[in-house]
Amino acid sequence: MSATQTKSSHAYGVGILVVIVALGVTITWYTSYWLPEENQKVFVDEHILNPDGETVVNIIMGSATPEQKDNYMPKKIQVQLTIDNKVRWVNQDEIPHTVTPDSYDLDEITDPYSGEFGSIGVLMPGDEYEFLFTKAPPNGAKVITYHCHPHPWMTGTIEVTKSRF
Ligand SMILES: [Cu+2]
Repeated sequence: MSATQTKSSHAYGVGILVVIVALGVTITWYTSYWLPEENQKVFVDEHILNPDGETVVNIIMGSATPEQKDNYMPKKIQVQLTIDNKVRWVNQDEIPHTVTPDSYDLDEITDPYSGEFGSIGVLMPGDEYEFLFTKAPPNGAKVITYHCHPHPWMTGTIEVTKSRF
């Protein structure tokens, strides 16, 4: 083996090593920094995540009766981000009910942080359903209308706005 041959095979070995190390660094960076950040939920202000208060909607006794005008109480709520954007529905009735969005349009009923709006299955007597609204348009309100699946005459409206302060 001549001197030049040894030198070039040595350089080749170093080249391979550099490629392997670079690949390792890239993979490590990708899995420990890039992927976790990508998988992280959207950034939401902590005051929106932990509002000062909450809004409670009671599903009152007798809600399953079409003749009874009051069911979701109150029927229309206006919530403000950072103030009372955590909403809790409480089934005070003796009959199961749901909180089901009227729209099937996922864009309309999906919150970027909390996901799809609406109770999964029914709320049994005494059960609660909670939803955190985290997004509102810069001007005006995000409006979501909903109903009870087994009792479609039960309807309600949520208006979400940014805090005025
Ligand atoms: Cu109902």
